[in-house]
Amino acid sequence: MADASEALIVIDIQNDFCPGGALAVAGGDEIVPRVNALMQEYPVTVLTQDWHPEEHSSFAVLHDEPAFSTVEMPYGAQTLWPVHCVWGTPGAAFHPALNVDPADLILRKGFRAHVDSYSAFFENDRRTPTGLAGYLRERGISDLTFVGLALDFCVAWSAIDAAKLGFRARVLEGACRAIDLNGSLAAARDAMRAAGVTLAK
Ligand code: VGL
Ligand code: ZN
Repeated sequence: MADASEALIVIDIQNDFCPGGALAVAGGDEIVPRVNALMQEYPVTVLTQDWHPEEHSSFAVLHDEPAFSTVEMPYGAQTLWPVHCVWGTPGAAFHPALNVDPADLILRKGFRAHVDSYSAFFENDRRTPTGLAGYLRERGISDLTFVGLALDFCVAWSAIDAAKLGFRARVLEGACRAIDLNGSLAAARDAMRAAGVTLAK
């Protein structure tokens, strides 16, 4: 059993990030049994849900550019994605085998049309907070363990922000799967280590 100051943060285990989904991460569904078991061990569990309006600025079709290319947004570089996790659609729902019932909080992110939000703490402008840091601090949480999808995007950005915000941050890589776009996995690992995030199995 984890200590009272620990929380498990489960990132984006949604149908569109699992095999058959619009932005499928290889083996994304394989982590579900372990994540379900982990949720029983933590006093506080938070699930995040990537939650986009139909016309979200991270969708490649809106830019007439190929998916997985990069564009410059007012807030910086943004990877363009296939349409995914449109709010209210089956693709945005949690994987059916994920036991969402024990979760204390379901935090949605990416719901503003003009800015993406990889991190559970800040939108991609790196300034607009989601409110999660305040929630965790108010609950007396200092240590965070991250699992979920995708390791090299939303998990990494969340863990790095957590460390920058003063939380102790750990990622269980075995309970994550990666997109690995143009070396993004190696870059994410380096960035996590540099930020003081612990990488564990
Ligand atoms: C994610 C790309 C776009 C993720 C979300 O959950 O890692 N990646 N939206
Ligand atoms: Zn997204």
